[in-house]
Amino acid sequence: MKRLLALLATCATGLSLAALSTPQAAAATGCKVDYTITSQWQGGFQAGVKVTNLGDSVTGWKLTFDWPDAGQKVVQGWGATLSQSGSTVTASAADWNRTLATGAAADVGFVGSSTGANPKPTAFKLNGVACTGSVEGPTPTNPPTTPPPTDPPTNPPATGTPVGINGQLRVCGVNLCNQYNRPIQLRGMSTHGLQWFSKCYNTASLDALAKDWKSDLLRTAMYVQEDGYETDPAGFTSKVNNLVDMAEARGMYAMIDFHTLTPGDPTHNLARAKTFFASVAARNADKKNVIYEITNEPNGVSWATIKSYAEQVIPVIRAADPDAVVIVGTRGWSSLGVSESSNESEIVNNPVNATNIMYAFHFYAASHTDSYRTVVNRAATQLPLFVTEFGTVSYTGGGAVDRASTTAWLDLLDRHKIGYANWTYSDADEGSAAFKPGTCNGTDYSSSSVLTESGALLKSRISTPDSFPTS
Ligand code: IDC
Repeated sequence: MKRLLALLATCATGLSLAALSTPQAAAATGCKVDYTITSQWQGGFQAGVKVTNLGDSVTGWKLTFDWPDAGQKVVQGWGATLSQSGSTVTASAADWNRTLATGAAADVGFVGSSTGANPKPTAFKLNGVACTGSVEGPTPTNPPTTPPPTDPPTNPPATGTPVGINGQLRVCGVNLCNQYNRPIQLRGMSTHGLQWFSKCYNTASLDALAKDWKSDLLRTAMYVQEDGYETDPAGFTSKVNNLVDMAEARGMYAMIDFHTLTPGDPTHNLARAKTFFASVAARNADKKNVIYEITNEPNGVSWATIKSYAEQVIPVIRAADPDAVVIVGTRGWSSLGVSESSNESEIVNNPVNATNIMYAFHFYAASHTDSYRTVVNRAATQLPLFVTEFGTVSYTGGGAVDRASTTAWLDLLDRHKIGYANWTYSDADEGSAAFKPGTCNGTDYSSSSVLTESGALLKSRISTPDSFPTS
């Protein structure tokens, strides 16, 4: 025993001496930074920082930098968790890039707002150590008004389901990005109210949606009022969870829509939203196919009220499911404020204080035309947008299909890679429904004879091949 203790003592001494004589592990001892403004516009810009670790491997790194201009602010970031205090920005490693080996680089990007020019940041530090490498990157001399489309270099079309190819999604700048950090557009359909049309969502209809329509997503419209969630929270929660599973089994994304409509103030349903989202987020946390839409169409309330609602509901979701994308409805029936005489600037100037979120925009093609498209075309360069609901008809959900306006809208959304879900994948007796009345009493969801004019138009748009990048 004595000999063993002596041996241990020697080892311990040897270890502590070795520790004293070798450099500290886990400290960043050098770094290099490349800062690039990728696009800029009146009042904002998008930029990227590539930080290369020139020191020892670090885990759980933090990059900090200072804005020279007090008007500059990070609005939304990706590749790290970004926060700003005064003029200092801190980017903390995300889960997937926590370890930065010697010589390895991490890419952090963000959309910023600014009041004037966009001077480059200064005082870059990695874990407190100044990055003395280059901070220069090319800045466009003529700022484009719209960011250039980021089409991938021609990859062969990816095979597999939308979720199989794209995996866990995250928001990157103004886009939705896949597991390869490349922008993608999801195209799909919304259910009608689950309290009325549950019979339309079954094995045959979801097979048709995935296989014939080649839909990327199913939005599950769970009304809160009008005989919806408030009448049977457990029952509606389980209806939604079943649809999440059915979408997952077919490789489609599921957008969980908390379909508030009347009253328009989302805070009326705040307690219900917290209960509902705590439950569905915990139950579906391990799935890659879930997107949360926390309020369908706020109306008659200020943006400040919607923002406050979002900032109370999002933490409930994050606590259970930290990495899922969350979509926030906007003022004036999710019109970015336009239908209540405002516009996107109220959001750009006062964004929801959360990362990995997008903002909803809704339109009905026969009612909302050029003036709305102008706003979306402009807002698309500043805010991550998702058209979580739109119709080919008037805002009543009925009337004739406006093919010209629908086509103009869908072309615009394609150009910006803005995802969309069409109202509705149902056989409701109204122009917006994709199926003729009575279809859901049968088993045929695939023949062209069961489609309405709206259904035929949407199927022809949604079923074209996706070009999801895989590297
Ligand atoms: C409509 C349905 C209609 C239903 C009504 C009830 O199409 O059958 O009677 O809701 O409230 C929206 C809403 C969506 C509406 C749709 C068409 O999000 O719930 O559905 N619409 O009016 N916003 C703009 C249009």
